Amino acid sequence: MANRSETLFAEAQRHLVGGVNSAVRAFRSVGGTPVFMRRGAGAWIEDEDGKQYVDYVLSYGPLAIGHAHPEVVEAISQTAANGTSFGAPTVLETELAVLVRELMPSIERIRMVNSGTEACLSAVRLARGYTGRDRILKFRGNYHGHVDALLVEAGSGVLTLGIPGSPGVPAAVTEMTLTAPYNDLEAVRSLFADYGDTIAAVLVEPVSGNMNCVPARPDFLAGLRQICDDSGALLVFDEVMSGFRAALGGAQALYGVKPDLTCLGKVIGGGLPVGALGGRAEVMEHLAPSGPVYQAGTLSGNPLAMASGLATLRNLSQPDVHARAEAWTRRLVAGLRERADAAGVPFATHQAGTMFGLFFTHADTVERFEDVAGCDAERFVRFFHGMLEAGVYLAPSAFEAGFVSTAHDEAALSHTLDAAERVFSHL
Ligand code: KE4
Repeated sequence: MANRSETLFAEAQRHLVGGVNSAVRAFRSVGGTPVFMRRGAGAWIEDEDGKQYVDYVLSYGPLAIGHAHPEVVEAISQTAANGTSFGAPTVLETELAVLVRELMPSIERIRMVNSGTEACLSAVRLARGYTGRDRILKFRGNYHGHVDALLVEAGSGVLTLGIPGSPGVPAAVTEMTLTAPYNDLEAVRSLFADYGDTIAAVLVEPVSGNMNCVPARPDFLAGLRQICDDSGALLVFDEVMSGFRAALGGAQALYGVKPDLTCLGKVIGGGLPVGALGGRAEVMEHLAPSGPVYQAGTLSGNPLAMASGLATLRNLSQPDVHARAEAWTRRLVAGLRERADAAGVPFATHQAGTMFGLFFTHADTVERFEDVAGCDAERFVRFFHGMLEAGVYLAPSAFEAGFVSTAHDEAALSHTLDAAERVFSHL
């Protein structure tokens, strides 16, 4: 008998492209039917058949304090009772801006938008407008949303679909985009030797989350900072995923490297649509209406999204809250590695704060996209489905990171590790 998700997916595909509103949710790289979820509570999520899972997707990052946190639900409900959007300034936007700036001091001015994609495309336009240069340098396996200029050997959904770049992106756009291997400063130096004074910005995920989770090497970000200082290019950290996860202050706090611009998203909306672009006032003030670089959005700074983001970050930034979730993540990753070793499964892990990566590989290091692509994808698929069956919800792609919330507790940990022990034993 078909389960509810199979029935619902068949219907969805009659109306929604691929039955989904975002490609990675379609389970194309792992096979099987996407699980339709109907509610979440803390670390747990429930499908349309009432089956419960410990959730490590957390909407691909936003739910840093877990599903349906009472403080978030209350904030959204109270705000909605006063109206959902005005197209006029509200104090909530300033309040969230102040809190983000406290957590990320490199941000002197900020612009709220509605998605990480919008934050990254605005960053590219601003960097080009500010520097008067056209080229952007990005890294193989990094994904910055479905921005034409950045869909060149991107990570995440594009990788999963096996389409390097994408149809519909004119060559004229991508010829202005240079790509280098992640964690490879020499490759960056040689591109700057050839194109240096035409490069507007280096755009990097300071902790990559779109070729699974691959942190930058300690010297990599500091090296990019120096190269940008020497050349007049801007250093842009795409912290849409690593923000408030790699550390409470993002990867820039973890590594102690100050970008010129930061792209944010996910956590700052607490599950509602928010992105943001922030950075040095001298650069940011080039954005309209202060400067000539146009940028706008009907629902940018939307009160409900601001309220949800404020409740999330106010909770997360209380003393020790993020630190405890980071310690829990360390226990999860260590527990998984122990069980994989005990079962003789070649397995590597990465962790940065409350995000983590799992790799089925004999390799000692996983530092760049090519290392991830060389992992055992078939084994990942078997692991994914075994864990799904056991009530553990991981991202349906070997190129996605895992996420932990402050709601992940002892019960969630033992449920996950017990499941992993069983799945590893016959992987
Ligand atoms: P959105 O437009 O999806 O809000 O953000 C784009 C984006 C930008 N930068 C980074 C570092 C990101 O990780 C993302 C989006 N991440 C994917 C997960 N790998 C979102 C999930 C999806 O596409 O459905």
